[in-house]
Amino acid sequence: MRIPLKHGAHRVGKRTDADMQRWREYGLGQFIHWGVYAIPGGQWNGKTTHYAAEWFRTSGLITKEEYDNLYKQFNPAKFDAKKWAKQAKQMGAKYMIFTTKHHDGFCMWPSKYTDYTIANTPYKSDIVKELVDAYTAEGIDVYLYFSIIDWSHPGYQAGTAITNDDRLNWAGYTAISNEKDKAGYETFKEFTRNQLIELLTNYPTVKGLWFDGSWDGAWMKEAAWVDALGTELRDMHPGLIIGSRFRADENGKRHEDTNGDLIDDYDQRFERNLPNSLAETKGFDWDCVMTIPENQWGYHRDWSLTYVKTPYDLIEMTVKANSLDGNFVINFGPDGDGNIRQEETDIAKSIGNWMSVNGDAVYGVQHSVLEKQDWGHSTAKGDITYLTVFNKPMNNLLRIKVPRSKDKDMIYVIENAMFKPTKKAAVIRDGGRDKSGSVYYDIVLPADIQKLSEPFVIEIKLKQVN
Ligand code: FHN
Repeated sequence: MRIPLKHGAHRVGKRTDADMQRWREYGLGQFIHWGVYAIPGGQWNGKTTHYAAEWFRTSGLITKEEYDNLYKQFNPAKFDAKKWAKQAKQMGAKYMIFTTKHHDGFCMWPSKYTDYTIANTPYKSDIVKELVDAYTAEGIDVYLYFSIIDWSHPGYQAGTAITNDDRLNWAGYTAISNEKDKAGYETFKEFTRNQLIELLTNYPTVKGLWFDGSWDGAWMKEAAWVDALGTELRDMHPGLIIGSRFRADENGKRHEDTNGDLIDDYDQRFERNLPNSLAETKGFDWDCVMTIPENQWGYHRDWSLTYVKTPYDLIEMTVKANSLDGNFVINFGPDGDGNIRQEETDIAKSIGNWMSVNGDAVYGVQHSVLEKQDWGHSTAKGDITYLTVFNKPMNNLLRIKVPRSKDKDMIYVIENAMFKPTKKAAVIRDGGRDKSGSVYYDIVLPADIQKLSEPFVIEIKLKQVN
């Protein structure tokens, strides 16, 4: 039985408009976490934090006062928005999400609602504008990351003084009872609204807002107000795309409302974590945002602390996400001077080189009719199925299991197959059937494909026959 909700999902099922279709087809995106936390880069007075560098204010290694004065040194002389955008383009990113304001509250644009902004640094210029212009010029869509949590705002502090902890969940939340704190939190709400309107006014070409820190108890309690704000933002910016991290329903349910419907346009639950089946995605649109080291979003000087993903790890995740109808977004954390670190540059280049040959298996695709098989992942577009092979068989016969057709009298056959890197047709052998009626084919891997040390794509055409 459905429960009537005033502030739940506004639609059941996916958005069907052209803007959302464009989002769905991105395949690969870039996230950039950049702010004053890039100056310490996880280290201070000879000590190193093992936690996320963008949370450095809470690391215990720096005083709040020292951190809150870092902006006076922010002067990234090497920052070149066009260079970043070109690198992202070469990597194959179709959209970019930029941290306009992280939890510390520092604004990378000259907001007129606070002094804690880029305008009051030695750098002075509007970094958000530089990036929006540069990426848009490269044909890469821009989304603005915005943290609801804002440690710099006294009104936000008033709200959380009552909730005790930034990460308090709904059950632990106590309504703000003290009149002074209530009034303080009202100023914070108005401030947040003003900043969001300001962002959409200043940067009208952006496609969406990417919210974070909305797990905050005081914010979750404001379901009606936040819902109205969402409507206001959508009205002023037709086509605006907002994920499921913006608001909770009136029962404190986030992402999925009390009836299990997705709140807003796509599911933002997959952070540093991919689903393993279509069933897990519940048929929602979704994205996965991923760090290159274990859990560092902002610049951390020491990447030796954890495993650093290789380009092939990230490519595998990209293809896997797309095989389950999601977008994959790789995070970059530039340093305090405005450099993208060499390791990230090298990774972006390798991914870009691979995407330039195999990108068809990622862009504009959806899941295929094939079940997940040990050699890798499959995606589909129109009548083409892309097999992206990450585990090459030792015997050089790639065994493909083809499903039984839904119509009992029909079976799937592989009509033809072509190796993407060499553009050569493949020899296909009959691989027999199993008891369930599933059909197998063996694709013979020729010497030039056997020699490859990187994942590769085979394009196949499946046909249903009697
Ligand atoms: O706390 C943040 C974290 O620093 C980072 O910004 C990520 C990106 O999705 N979001 C939060 C954790 O969920």
